[in-house]
Amino acid sequence: YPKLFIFDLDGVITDTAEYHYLAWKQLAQSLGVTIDRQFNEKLKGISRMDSLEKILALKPELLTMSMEEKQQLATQKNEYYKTLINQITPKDILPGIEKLLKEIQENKIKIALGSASKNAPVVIDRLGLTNYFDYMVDAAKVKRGKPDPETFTVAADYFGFAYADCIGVEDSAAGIEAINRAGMFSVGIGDSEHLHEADYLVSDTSQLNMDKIIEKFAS
Ligand code: B16
Ligand code: MG
Repeated sequence: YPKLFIFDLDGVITDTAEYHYLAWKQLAQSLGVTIDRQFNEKLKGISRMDSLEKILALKPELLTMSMEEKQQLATQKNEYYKTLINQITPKDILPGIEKLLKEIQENKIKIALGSASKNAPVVIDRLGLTNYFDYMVDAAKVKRGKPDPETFTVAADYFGFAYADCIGVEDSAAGIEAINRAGMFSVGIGDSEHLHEADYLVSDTSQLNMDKIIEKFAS
């Protein structure tokens, strides 16, 4: 029987990717760079600074920028993002997620948040889900982001649980890789083209079912 579920935020609990996209688009415009939704796919699951580097790489003359200027731009993007996430309400919880969290909690299994976002606690609060989480990984303290397993191992270590007793839920390939490298059971949300390495895959959050996940975990 599993001891801990670790959930990714963006793309699993809610769709903050759209807000990250709008904020990056606004920042990119001020640099004379245009990004579209397809480009935004590359920014999912990766850190703020890594995302900025990918945008700067679109215009070679921007790559010579100092670290200080990069920090300023990353902060500016985050200011845009913080304004946008103020609109989030419980209506923005993805289908099936609250039911699943409730079931896990009722079964006395611990729940953690394993997000790369430093804004994760604010988003969870705006969604009204704070009470479900026994622990939230502080992204600011994680040295190596996904696909490194650290985001997930930090959560298990907090409780002192063996990694084999933990289940990670993710929508990004980098996240599934992180869960697998941690030696945990991985649940993917999305298509088999991107997430073929997931131990168990569902097409969208409405297909998540606690008993089914535990059955797969145990087999
Ligand atoms: P912040 P996740 C990730 O969230 C996002 O997918 C990614 O686009 C973002 O750059 C990253 O968080 C950092 O977010 O700028 O708010 O610290 O999928 O790990 O929940
Ligand atoms: Mg995600």
